[in-house]
Amino acid sequence: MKSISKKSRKSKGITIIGILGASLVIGILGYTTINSMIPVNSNFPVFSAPTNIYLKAIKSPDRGYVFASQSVKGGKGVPLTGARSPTFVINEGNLVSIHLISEDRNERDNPSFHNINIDEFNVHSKNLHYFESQTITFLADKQGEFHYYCTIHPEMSGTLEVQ
Ligand SMILES: [Cu+2]
Repeated sequence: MKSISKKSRKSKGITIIGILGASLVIGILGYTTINSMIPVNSNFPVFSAPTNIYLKAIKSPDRGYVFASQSVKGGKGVPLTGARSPTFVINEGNLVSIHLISEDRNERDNPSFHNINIDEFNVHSKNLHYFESQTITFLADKQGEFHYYCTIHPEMSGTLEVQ
């Protein structure tokens, strides 16, 4: 008898821990979701589907360090030759998510990092090591031509056109 009641108490305890754990996970997920909907240049979440820009930082044999478009379909790589920081055209008022991954393999004695910045929209990524990635979401709330660039390699620079 005693052992049965002990068992049931134990399982109740486990259930409570399970419920607490699940609500904690849901809470964190919810917080992260809301947080990721707050553009870096706004204090409020924006509930709309972002326009995605996929970029990778690579070392091109003939052009040195560049940003290149990530191929999103099929995983076929963009050819390195001739690859250069592309121009993106987006509409004013759009929510934009920039996904940057560093695909620049570091030499052992010369580790390299890349970042992406668009000053006018408060976009500043951290320095990304080989195969690290970061997504930054901002609101394209003004028209014009803006430069995106890497602070470590001034030659890594492209244009974002908001129309
Ligand atoms: Cu760089």
